[in-house]
Amino acid sequence: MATKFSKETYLYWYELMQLIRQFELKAEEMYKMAGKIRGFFHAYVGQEAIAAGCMTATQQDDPFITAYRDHGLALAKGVAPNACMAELYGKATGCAKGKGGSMHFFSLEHRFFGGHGIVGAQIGTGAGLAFAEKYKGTNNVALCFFGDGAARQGILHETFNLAMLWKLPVIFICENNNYAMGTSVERTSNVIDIYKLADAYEMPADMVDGMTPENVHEAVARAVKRARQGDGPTLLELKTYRYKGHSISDPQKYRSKEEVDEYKDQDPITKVKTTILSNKYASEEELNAIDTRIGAVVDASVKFAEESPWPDESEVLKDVYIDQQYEFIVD
Ligand SMILES: Cc1ncc(C[n+]2csc(CCOP(=O)(O)OP(=O)(O)O)c2C)c(N)n1
Ligand SMILES: [Mg+2]
Repeated sequence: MATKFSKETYLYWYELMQLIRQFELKAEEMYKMAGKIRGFFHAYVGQEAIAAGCMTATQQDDPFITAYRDHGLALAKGVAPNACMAELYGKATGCAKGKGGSMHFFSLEHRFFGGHGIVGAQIGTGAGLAFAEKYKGTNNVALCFFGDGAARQGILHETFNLAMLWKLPVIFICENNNYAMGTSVERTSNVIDIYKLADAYEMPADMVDGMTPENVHEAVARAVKRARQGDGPTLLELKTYRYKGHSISDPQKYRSKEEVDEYKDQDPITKVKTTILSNKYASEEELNAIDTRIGAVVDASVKFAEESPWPDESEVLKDVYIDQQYEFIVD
């Protein structure tokens, strides 16, 4: 059966999703078993198809911004695994110079604007990124990711209002993994279809299965097209699931093992692997070789992080506050 997407696309998706998963599983091991990583740590495991589909539907210059569950999207944007692992370790070679940790990955060079710990805050900032692109006259589209819990924050409404009024080139991507910490979507609102929140602002919206990169790509590509031609924002609700707890210290009393297993049965990496094998895009041996190569990249990132220096004491107040006057040009 012919596929809608090319062999190269499937292999890219497979490799990226494997990188994200192996990176996080290794990082979790270094956190729990080796005690090398401290502080908050929110895994993206299970949600990788969203990063994969968003990457093939956008261009490198399109800025991304997300919440604290940020390792996967940073890796997808091309932030080096070494710089990501070193950031988790708090080392000077990390992508935020070791000052941000898990929740604050950042890379201007890769157009990855964080990594934000205040739930929902990046919804406003994401629209700000889109405003900057429009103001500067680029054709870039900002992708602004947030969770189902963040969708209940008031900032969403003010942002949606202005984003529609000004037809900003932004795609609001709600990664609905059904839980905000231990609170299910059903317990947060009468409106459980989050994409419907766009209706009040006449914003186009869509809800798709976020466990397949194909669906994610198609929905994002439609929204990107609209934004690039000046038609403004879109809200996408992508239904997904996190296999791990909210953070590393979550006893997960709010859900059953059966529920988690049900989602693991639709694992995006396994599904893409099956498509690749059944279409003979690669053999089992070739995919195993990719897995081994990624394993080596991840192991090397651990070695890099361990051998990297701690930030110098003199750095402690740098990059925290910019004491600079900005000039705004008002027409
Ligand atoms: C303004 C604010 N309120 C509460 C918190 C505490 N908190 C951290 S994560 C979280 C849940 C957010 O869930 P969701 O938006 O669904 O994202 P997910 O963790 O599922 O990716 C909460 C309430 C916070 N960090 N910021
Ligand atoms: Mg959630």
